[in-house]
Amino acid sequence: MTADLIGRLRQVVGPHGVIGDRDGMAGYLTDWRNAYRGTAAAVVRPGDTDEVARVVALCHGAGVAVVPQGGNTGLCGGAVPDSSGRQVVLSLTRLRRIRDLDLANQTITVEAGTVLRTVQEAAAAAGQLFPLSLGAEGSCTIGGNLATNAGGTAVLRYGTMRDLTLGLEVVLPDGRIWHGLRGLRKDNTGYDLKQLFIGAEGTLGVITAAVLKLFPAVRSRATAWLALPSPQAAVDLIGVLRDLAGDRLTGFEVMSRQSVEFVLRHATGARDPFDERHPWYALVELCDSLPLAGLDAVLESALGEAFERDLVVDAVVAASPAQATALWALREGISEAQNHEGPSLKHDVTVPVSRIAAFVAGTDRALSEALPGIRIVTYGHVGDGNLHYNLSKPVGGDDAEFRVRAADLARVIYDSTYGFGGSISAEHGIGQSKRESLADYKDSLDLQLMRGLKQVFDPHGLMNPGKILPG
Ligand code: FAD
Ligand code: S2G
Ligand code: ZN
Repeated sequence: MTADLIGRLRQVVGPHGVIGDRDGMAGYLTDWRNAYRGTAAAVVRPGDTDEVARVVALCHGAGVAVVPQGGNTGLCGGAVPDSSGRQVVLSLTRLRRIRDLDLANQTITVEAGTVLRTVQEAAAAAGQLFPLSLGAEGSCTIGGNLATNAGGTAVLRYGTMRDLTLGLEVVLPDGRIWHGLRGLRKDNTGYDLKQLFIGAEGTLGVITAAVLKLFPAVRSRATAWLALPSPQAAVDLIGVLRDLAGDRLTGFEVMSRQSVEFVLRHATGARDPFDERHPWYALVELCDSLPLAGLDAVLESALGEAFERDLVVDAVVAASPAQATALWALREGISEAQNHEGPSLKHDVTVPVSRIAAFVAGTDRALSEALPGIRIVTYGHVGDGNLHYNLSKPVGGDDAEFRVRAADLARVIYDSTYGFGGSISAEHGIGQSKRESLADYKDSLDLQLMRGLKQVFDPHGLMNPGKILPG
């Protein structure tokens, strides 16, 4: 990058808005897990939409690629620059204003660099709920949540970011600002353009603000930790809960014994709610906006039916919010706990809920044949058909040897997923980690249409190149 361009970028964002030294850039050049590492010509931190637009226009004019970055908690290397040293990392973290909260319209308008937890807290302070919830909520940003169409633990009731968004403001690859920041629940005036940017992982433009939906605050919550005999029991239990609790069913997470084993081993203070070990567990949560004490009763009656049908083997219903938090910590601790067991090969897949049991049986069998002794951490948002299949090496195995198997183990999982009519990425996106796999599991016409859209929005290929679309 020329000194002239650096100078002009500094004129836009101020002397502290451009970071060019290696140490200063270090945190921006690798992802949350240190799984991906790149280099950059500079990290640029604009302070508002206008500065984003001017920075992007300058880079566009100079033919310099831009990598948008939010909280850098993505799990596919989507926010990490390549190793050319010619790209600019555009950090949105200074765009943190909450521009508006409209109670009557049930919307909140926030800037892209706002941390998810800040938005949750702003909604709660107004007696409302912004329901997106995921393990990285203290660091991830709304821009990143939109760009990855984030899911998390409340999708069952509220949907993904795609469903939670009414309007966007986006800086296009040539620096123009697309003013789509409308808070209308109905707007049938042609193509729904905002949806193109949601899930595009920064490859079609830079999201600078969003109008998000608000929901009535949760005033009653019933939470239970359950021991189940099988994944099929989990699927059947969802049906029982849906029949009895309707859309009060807000969370349904499933965990294999291996998942819980790692948490009990590595997470401080974690303890098994049951005396005996069980093959599968579920964390179930019913929520209501009414101060209904009866929610516990609904849960108890659902569990009564579940016991009768042998869907549940043991159950603990949280007696207090503190106990509910402790049960959620068992679930939220899985990802971090697994890091203590050597390399964690992550897979975030989804299959039709009705096929979960057959999928798990077939995939586990295929993985154990591919690598005897492999430890399979299966857990996640089973109500959405979304399981995280995160693999750890066999006990005593070698890290490097295990990493070498990553591609063929991924193929085992993705072939099985594809065979059950599923998707190789449920919520984390494609980034750079699944880019080549996408060529094998995405219909060629889909890829052709996506390339066509990329050509329309970013003909010079300067917006987050090397992400999503296979080379
Ligand atoms: P980043 O990592 O900074 O970027 C992610 C992608 O979005 C990149 O391609 C980047 O280029 C692009 N991008 C970022 N900001 C913008 C912008 N303003 N405009 C355009 N493009 C942009 N994800 C889930 O969906 N569900 C989960 O349950 C979940 N749990 C997690 C638990 C842990 C412990 C961790 C570490 C991650 C988890 N994630 C989960 C993954 C991650 O938190 C999400 O993908 C999140 O949405 C990323 O937000 P971010 O701000 O960190 O984005
Ligand atoms: C989750 C993210 C972490 C992981 O915990 O729900 O989406 O390890 C995952 O995959
Ligand atoms: Zn998840």
